[in-house]
Amino acid sequence: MHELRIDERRFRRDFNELAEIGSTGDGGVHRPSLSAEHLEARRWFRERIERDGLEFRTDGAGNHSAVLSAAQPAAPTLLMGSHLDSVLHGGRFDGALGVVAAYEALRTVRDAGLELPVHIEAIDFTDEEGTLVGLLGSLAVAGAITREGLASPRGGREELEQGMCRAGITDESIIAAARATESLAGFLELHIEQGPRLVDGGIDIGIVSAIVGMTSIDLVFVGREDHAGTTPMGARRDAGLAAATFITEATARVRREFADCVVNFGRVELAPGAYNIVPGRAELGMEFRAPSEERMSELEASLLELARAIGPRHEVQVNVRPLGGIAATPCADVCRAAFAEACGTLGLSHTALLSGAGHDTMALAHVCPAGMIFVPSTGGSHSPREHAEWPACVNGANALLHAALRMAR
Ligand code: HGY
Ligand code: MN
Ligand code: MN
Repeated sequence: MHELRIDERRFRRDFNELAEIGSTGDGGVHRPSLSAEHLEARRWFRERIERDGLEFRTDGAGNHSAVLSAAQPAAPTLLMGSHLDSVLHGGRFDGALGVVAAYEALRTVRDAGLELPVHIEAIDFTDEEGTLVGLLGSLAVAGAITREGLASPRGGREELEQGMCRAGITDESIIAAARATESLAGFLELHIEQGPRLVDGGIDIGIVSAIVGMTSIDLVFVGREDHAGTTPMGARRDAGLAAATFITEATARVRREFADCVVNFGRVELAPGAYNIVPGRAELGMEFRAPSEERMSELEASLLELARAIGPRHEVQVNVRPLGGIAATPCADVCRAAFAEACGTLGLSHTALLSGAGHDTMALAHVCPAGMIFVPSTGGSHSPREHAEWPACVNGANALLHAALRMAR
């Protein structure tokens, strides 16, 4: 089996076909979770699976899968995959490469006529990117979705309901998508690195050691609307200024005191939003990440202490709306070893990397051995500039294939 390789032509054909769905014309895609474009990508996946004569499955969370069943119906399932949803105007590799590679590895096993003691399943998880909830499909499979989490998702409850309606899923069906731990043999994911380390190091594969934890909090600054012309600058309770001060000082504090963490303000909304009214209300969508739970707690305490100190300086009230998150997650040693052996078989160089991006692997790690690899990418990520050289993608798919064969045994 050491000589087994994926079908490169078929792999590239499918990846390129998929990249046309929701294409933004500049190399990127716009396929927010459960949007029309994302659902079109899922239709493409289902048609591809059925055309290839493989079994298609979908669950109450809308996850879409190809399944290659083992001879034993009671056998556990080895899951491989990632996500077909994208961020707003994102790149065509983030998530999609991992789904197409997982599906190509499954077809390679099928074409080789290998009889494995596990079912193999290639899966597209719903809403990995958190346009609606965040890791929705993978947390649902892991049985970690709660009604509370669905009641106040970071993308807004109304947006979630609209997406669920388009996809034909409900709160109940999402929660019912949980799988029994003993039914899962493991989870493997291939993803672009979305950063510079592998390219800078000239290394073929990054074997992920752990994935940072992520927390989202909305901060609402409440001041007072006033006339922008007649109100003296020193007499204003300017919510916009308080929010801007917090963004500046919080970012400086993280760079100074939390070099192993990050903070981001991806959403700023000022109200009433007129040129001639001092903003009485400012909403900040804040997300921060840390490599451990201890650092996450320290970072959260420091950021909230700063917000509460800035409010009175501007005579502005600060309301905190926690939106949840996910804990920093180590990858399973058995998966890391399987990927290292696969790289050995393939003659690929590899190194251990911490992931600064969140991934479905962190959800599955709750219920089975989960691990992932990165392939080198350039242009950052979460933008159309994201890029990976095709030979690197083929290396990743072959490493995924051989790691799966090891995990299957
Ligand atoms: O945001 C992330 O880290 C991931 O791309 N969802
Ligand atoms: Mn991703
Ligand atoms: Mn992403």
